[in-house]
Amino acid sequence: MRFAWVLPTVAALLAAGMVPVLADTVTVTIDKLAFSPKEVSVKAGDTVEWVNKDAFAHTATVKGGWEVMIPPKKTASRVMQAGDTVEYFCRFHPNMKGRITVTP
Ligand SMILES: [Cu+2]
Repeated sequence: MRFAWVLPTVAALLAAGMVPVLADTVTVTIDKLAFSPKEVSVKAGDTVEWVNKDAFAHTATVKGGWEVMIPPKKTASRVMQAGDTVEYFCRFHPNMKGRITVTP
């Protein structure tokens, strides 16, 4: 029984909150110059993935913060950190706006 220690060890780590639960991926579709859904709520450690269906590039840009470039017909993603609750927009099309709420 070489691996008899594994289960109790994992159980102990889980109990101690040291093994993160599996993070989710939340998808935001970009189609015809709009983020959909416009507002998403994720947990810290979750990934937001943008799927760009348009034939031109977009960005998810946070003023004074991070920016994700989403090339045409491609996807791009970012892992959200605690404190990342933000309004974002597209640098090329400032009328495109979205919001991400990050809960702990
Ligand atoms: Cu754009």
